[in-house]
Amino acid sequence: MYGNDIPEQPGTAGLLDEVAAAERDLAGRDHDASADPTAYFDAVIAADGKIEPRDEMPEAYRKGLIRQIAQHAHSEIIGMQPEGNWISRAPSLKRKAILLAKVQDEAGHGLYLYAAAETLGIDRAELYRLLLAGKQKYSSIFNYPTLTWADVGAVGWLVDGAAIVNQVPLCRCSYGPYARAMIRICKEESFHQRQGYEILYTLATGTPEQKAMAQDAVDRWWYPSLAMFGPPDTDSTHSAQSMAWKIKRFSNDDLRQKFVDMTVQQAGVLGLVLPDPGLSWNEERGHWDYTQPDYDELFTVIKGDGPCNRERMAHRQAAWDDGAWVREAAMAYAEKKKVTT
Ligand code: FAQ
Repeated sequence: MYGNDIPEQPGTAGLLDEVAAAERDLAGRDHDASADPTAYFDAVIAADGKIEPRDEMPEAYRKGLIRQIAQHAHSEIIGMQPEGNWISRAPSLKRKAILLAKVQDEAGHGLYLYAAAETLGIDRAELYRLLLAGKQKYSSIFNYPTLTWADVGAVGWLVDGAAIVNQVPLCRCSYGPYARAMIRICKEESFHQRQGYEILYTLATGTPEQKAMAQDAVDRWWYPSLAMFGPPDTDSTHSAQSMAWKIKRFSNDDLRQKFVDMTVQQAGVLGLVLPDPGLSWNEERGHWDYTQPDYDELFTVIKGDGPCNRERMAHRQAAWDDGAWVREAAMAYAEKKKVTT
């Protein structure tokens, strides 16, 4: 039994079932465009339908989506670095092949998301420019180092696990291209989470040294994973509007709680301890009580002062510079094709 195979609560659907439901929901919806675009937008949102690129939309909705989708896309490609770091040092050929496939998937997720952002009228090169200029963000989590092989397991289990909890509801987001991109991404993230869980399970049931390495990785990744969900609801600037527009479906704190509830059970199966002495089952709430992450640390990392921010951005900048000849060659080829066809 791995990762999300464990149901969250008895009698409730698993995360993959939620993705399947979102897929059916998308297939079943078809709205007629109305003569009044504002009324049409409001009606589609109220009816839980999809806004498509051809539809009129409030400028703040468009800009807010670009902000979130771009940040998400940047996270996927910057997120290739911490695990990419271990491709050449994976402990076996099988592990190396799996990790390669996983890191490659993240590049694919970046591609789907940049493509979704482009439907809102912004160019991918411009989004890249904004990232490199420090004007757009990427997830705080990728500014932490992967110190041992067990970190690859912890990233898969906890970081991808948190990503799934955050992203499954985005399959039901009101903007069609983003929602559709998320369906495929969530299916792939589910594989990623299981591979991380399996790495940790192997280490946790191995030698005492391997188990200690797995525990150390979980100790270091637990709180940064909780912080991925963003600031507490009381300090979240975008949540109210995003939820009214059905971009976000749950608040940061609700998703964080869902992640804790799911992960406590999984840690039990692994035989590893989550590094929170405050974890306890609250019968009245029907949820686990837990210690909040350090939000000052989250904002320090978001502002650029995390352990690896500079390294991550320097690597990204170098990749952009080194790729100049590829972009130039592709443009020259496209021009040549235009002349000859
Ligand atoms: N890091 O008002 P809110 C992955 C910013 S998963 C950095 O609550 P919102 C998979 C926020 O942007 C990771 N910044 O914001 C993978 C805002 O600043 P702004 C990516 C953060 O948007 C695994 C300010 O704080 N997932 O990549 C963070 O309503 C392994 C106030 O916050 C997504 O992007 C943070 N953790 O809620 C890949 C999911 N939290 O923009 C490779 C989609 C908050 O005004 C390997 N995004 N901020 O300057 C979302 O669901 C939302 O955007 C949240 C934030 C929940 C991240």
